[in-house]
Amino acid sequence: MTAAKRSTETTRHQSFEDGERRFLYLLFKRIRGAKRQFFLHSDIQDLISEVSSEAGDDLPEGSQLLANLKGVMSAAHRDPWLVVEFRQSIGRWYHGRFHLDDLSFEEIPVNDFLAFRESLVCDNGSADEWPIEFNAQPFLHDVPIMREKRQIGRGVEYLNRTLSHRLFSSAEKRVQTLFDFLQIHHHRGRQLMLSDRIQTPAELQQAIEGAEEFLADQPDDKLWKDIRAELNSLGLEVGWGDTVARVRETVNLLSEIIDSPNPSDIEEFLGRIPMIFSVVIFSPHGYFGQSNVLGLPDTGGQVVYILDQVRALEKEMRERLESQGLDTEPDILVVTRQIPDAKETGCDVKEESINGTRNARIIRVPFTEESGEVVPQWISRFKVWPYLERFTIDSERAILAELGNKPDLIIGNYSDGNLVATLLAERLGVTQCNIAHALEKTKYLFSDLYWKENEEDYHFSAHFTADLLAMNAADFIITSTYQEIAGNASSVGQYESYSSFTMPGLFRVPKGIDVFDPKFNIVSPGADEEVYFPHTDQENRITGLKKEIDTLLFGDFPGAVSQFKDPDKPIIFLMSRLDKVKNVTGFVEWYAKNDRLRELANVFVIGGNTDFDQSSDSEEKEQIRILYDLIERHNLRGQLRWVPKQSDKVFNGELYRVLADRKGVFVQPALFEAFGLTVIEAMTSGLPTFATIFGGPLEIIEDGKSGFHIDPNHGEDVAEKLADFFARCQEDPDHWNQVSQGGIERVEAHYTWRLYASRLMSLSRIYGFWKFVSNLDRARSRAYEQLFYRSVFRPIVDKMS
Ligand code: UDP
Ligand code: LCN
Repeated sequence: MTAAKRSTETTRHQSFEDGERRFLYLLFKRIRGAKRQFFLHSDIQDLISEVSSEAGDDLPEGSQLLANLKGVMSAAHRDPWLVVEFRQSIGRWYHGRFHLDDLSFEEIPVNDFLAFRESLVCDNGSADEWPIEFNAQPFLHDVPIMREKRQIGRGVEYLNRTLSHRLFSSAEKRVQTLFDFLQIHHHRGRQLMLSDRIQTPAELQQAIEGAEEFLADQPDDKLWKDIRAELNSLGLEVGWGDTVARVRETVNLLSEIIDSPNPSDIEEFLGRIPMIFSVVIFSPHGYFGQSNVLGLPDTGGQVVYILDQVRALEKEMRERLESQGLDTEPDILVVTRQIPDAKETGCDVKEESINGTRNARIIRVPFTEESGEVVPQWISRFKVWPYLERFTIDSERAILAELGNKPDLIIGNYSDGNLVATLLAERLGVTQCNIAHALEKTKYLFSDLYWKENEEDYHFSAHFTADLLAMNAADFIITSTYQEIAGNASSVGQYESYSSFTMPGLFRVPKGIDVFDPKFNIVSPGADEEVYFPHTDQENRITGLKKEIDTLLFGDFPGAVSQFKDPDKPIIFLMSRLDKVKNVTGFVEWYAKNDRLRELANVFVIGGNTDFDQSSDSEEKEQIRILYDLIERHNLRGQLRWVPKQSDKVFNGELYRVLADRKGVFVQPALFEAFGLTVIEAMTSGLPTFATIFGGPLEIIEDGKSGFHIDPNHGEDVAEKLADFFARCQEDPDHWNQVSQGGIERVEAHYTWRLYASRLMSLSRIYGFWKFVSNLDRARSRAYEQLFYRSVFRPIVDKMS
């Protein structure tokens, strides 16, 4: 069962010593007693703890068996077998089965593990002998796969190192490759970098030597236009730089790479080549707009993220193009669906300029029925699948009309956007980047195994198939955190959950995605610095909003529920969509049951609708009902105030700061939060933040230093932690300042859009380059994915229509 004892080719048997056997006997007795088929990691760990305390010294803490059992991520039981999956460490899995009577163990192939699970949920009690399989394993030989868990999410660095050794092994090869690559660049009919005067790699080398000689004694600040004629005569076209200094550096870099390539020079050189002029960003579902959309079902952080991303990207692209010597405006389109019944959101408008940019715009393309009829109403993200193919074709037409050419990069957002990006990138032959924001698979227990039971509401059959296809097709994937890819020592990453799974009756996935694939890169978003900044930055504060904010907090505000009895107490602030997973109601219950906390602080909630009849979303309705019930049952009026969603972000930015002035805190109690933009908004405003350990916040916050971690499964402890914090701050007001400052510094150092945009632009170039010069275009797997799309995905979607 240990790594050393295992081999990938053969299955191993293992028998146990006496102490271990007694331990296993007790454990299996409990498993049988539980009369359940499936056990989660936490179930198994609870049983192990129970048995450990009973078994006494039989199995000491350092025991290898215990260590292995701690890695059991799930188990399935049917007598006499307990079939388990072990996560030996991040991203490393193996499977095995215990015989509950003779207490033996044997390792089994992943397929047997999946088949056993299938047999437990199939009507006839046995798995399909010939299921359809999605298996990415054979194609992983086409790419260099990383080995160390610390490399996960830093794919581009690995790729640069590995491929530069592999492909650039001789000077001859290097010049040929770079010659081939530099020749292909042009923009709107204009040739860039090399002209057709240079016909061979040898001529490229001569041109570089000639340019180096010429540039050596030119003044640094001389402009491209004044050296163009000389460089043109050598065969160099615009793109090398805007000034002599810049052109010289770029030419020198190229000669360095030819002489002795090193990964950082390659990255630096590629960053200077004009490759990205236009970007298309897909975000099909939900209300995508700039006013009155936030807080609506399915419309939250993704919209905030994309709008901020576009502003930062446009700036970065413009700066890069300028420094390359080109006076071209970058073009960014956000393509979303047009919703004719858009209420007050403006999402029925076909085109909208994006505020804070010169040229970027939202293009809205409607969903249509097969008959061609336009779908007028908003459709939940779980039900958009039948519309996406037609949406892709219609979007393609709109994009080509807008840009006059194909884009240089397509970015998908969320499962639906990533599928559309896959289809269009394939059709146009463009580099594809995926961003998930949140993958649904880990949010719902056994969502794969019990997909049929959830089909009517969630359509996981289509959703997870789309995810698999899009993540395999993407040239690169960016994530906000490490945990999004690969979790941490004790929890499985969102992408990692697609490594192997089964949807009985649909298909089996022995290998869905490998988290060691270098396509994964962590590029964290930020919070718009013009809107969210520290409360201590008095100069930029929007004092004119004071009266409105006072009314929101304490006055007669439309839709507000309850007024604070003691408005001087510090405020615990929560703001999110009113989804179940955000767990606002969970928090209210913990607060309600802790008298000490109720004494020390008030609670202020912004979220959803406070009028049940105004909500159109069933999940939100349920949360509204629960929240009212809690307020009445625990007599919370006077201590808790609740107002409907607020979508003016400038106002919200000032609100965070006002609450920080009042020495409040922010709480994000979600059952799972993929990243958590509100967490960084609150932190950067200086509000000490208490946020869930499940998801991004675990990584964003360093517990006790830049905020606090809270475990939503232990609400009593959360309430105590908050009460302790407020009590301590009463005694030592500096404690509040320290945590507040810690949060501000953390965001400044790691979560800014400037860093993000520069990284994303570098990645797009580097992946584009390696795709061009190596077999990273994954042609074989693309053919397989296309077949899977047509023969599996389409029929699933046809059934939905
Ligand atoms: N938001 C808002 N008004 C609300 C609720 C949320 O402006 O009533 C904003 C919030 O400031 C943040 C985004 O919506 O920028 C929510 O992003 P987050 O990542 O926290 O959660 P998501 O909604 O994407 O799951
Ligand atoms: C979706 C989520 O659920 C949040 O956790 C993220 O912060 C947001 O998208 C932006 O990526």
